[in-house]
Amino acid sequence: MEAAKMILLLVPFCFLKVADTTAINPCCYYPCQNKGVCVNVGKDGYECDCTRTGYYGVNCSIPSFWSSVHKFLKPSPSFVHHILTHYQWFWDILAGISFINDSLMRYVLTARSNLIPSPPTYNSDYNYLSWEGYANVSYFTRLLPPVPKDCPTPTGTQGYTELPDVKQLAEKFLLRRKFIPDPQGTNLMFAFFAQHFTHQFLRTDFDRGPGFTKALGHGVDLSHVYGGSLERQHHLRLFKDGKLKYQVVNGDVFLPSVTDVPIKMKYPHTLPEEKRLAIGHDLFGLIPGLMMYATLWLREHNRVCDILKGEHPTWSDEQLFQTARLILIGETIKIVIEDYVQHLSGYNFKMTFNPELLFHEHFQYRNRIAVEFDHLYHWHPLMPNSFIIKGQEFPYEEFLFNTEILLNVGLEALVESFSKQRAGRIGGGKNIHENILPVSIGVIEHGRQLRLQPFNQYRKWFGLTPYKSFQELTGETEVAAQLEKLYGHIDAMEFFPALLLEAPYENAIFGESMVEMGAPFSLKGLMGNPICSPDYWKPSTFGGKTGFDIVKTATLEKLVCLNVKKCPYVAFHVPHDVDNESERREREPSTEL
Ligand code: FL2
Repeated sequence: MEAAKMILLLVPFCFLKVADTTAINPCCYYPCQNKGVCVNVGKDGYECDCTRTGYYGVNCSIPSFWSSVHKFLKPSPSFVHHILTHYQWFWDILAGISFINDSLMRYVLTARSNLIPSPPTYNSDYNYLSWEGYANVSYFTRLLPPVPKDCPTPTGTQGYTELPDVKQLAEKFLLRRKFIPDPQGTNLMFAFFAQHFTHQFLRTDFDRGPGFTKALGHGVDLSHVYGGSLERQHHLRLFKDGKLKYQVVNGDVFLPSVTDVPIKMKYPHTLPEEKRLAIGHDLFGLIPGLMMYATLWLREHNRVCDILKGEHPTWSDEQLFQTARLILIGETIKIVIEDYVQHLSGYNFKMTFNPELLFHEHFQYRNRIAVEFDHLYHWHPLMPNSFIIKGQEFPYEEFLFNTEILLNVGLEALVESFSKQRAGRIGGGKNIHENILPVSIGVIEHGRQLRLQPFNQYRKWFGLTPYKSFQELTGETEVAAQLEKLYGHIDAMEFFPALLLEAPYENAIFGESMVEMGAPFSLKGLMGNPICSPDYWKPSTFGGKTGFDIVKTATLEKLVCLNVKKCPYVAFHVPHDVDNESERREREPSTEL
């Protein structure tokens, strides 16, 4: 103890000395380890606040006894990933023993969620805690504060004074040469689900700047279906039996047009009013895949309203609407965990959505979307080179803003086509179609404007060892050498490009960092929803047992098949018997041995 005190007393003097010769802000060195907080003290000094980090010492680098035990026993994420993605027989047995499976799921949820500060901490204008940062929900929050403005290099102290040219970076490392299919068999049904689902909470407010969001719900609120404001919602509602407005085309239910729902939607000027369809998110007219999901959820909402009305004939339009919305939020979370994340993770461990798992844990039922999550989720490599619908090929130019496709071929055919077309691999680089490369360029530019800390700082935050070299990051030598030349040092490597250029796991859609960083944000956002809290998670919230059961048994397949006349092939992966020779070989190389 005394020794520790002595060190603490000596610190300011040490730094006074350093300060004489260099005038660099000491926090630019990221001296505080293990989530210690760096605070500038005096003219050129600093202090690390190690409170509750489990570490002590000037730089929070000395583990307490229990921290060292924990560190010693913790298996590496890649090892855990290997176990989780192999030994199918083991996980199949485990899935049948519900109390063990539940305990594991509980552990996954708590271990991941605990990495996300809740209540949230910093944002892009506040690198210290503040009431404004807490209370102003127009900001995305941030896990790590911005790189101090007075640092010698854009990422702190490592690398060059200027970061590589963004366009060059994107064209050299991200631009697709030849389509690289996702080895997990991910299809466009998944890709469009990802896009549709995330656009409810990832909505950068470009007018205010890249640190701001238009999605003030900060989570799964289905604002992309119901609108982000009460005014928009009221336009979309029929005000009868809780339902949403719709139109019938060739005997099927579709989104209403803006002639019926006078709300702002973004369409090309050339598109006539009656062809402009209306939905909660103003940009969903952009892609038939988004329109498809919007239509599915519209039909589902009105279907649920019919069921609720049958059980509660006395309920007002308002109560039917509100209850149906909560049911759809529950269905979404269920589908995301048990179908979407289950597929994405490639785990043989069976994931379950059961809010009761957290009822005896310390868990905050709240969520704030982080700018890092927004950047991480730019999965444009998923998009193919063209879109094949009922055998007909649509290049981007004919696909985007084409509202005819859905109405002409119908929902079933679109679901089936998207379910059978392979998506691109997200990780590994060189897989973004040129038409959408500008979006990725934008993300990198925003990352710089926002002064995101370098990738290795995020690695540390998520309990991962920082990469020592570009070779270690990319798992090869050629791209690594080029990156090293451009960045100068691995500790200057940027957040978003690193996530896409990291070596993917074997036969997986992306690498370790995307999983380890994405999972905490994702699971916290899903389980932090108010419907998962003890006062909400009960039958009455969802209009009784029937509604509760709809939530508890929701699947992607039911979402589609209960809302179409003839059930198509529907999944988040391509069928195992696709008639594509090259794809079959890719998947089953061992059969030729
Ligand atoms: C990025 C990652 C995920 C979801 C969205 C964006 C993700 C979530 C959970 C998991 C893996 C993911 C798994 C289930 C996990 O938490 O590991 F890639 C235990």
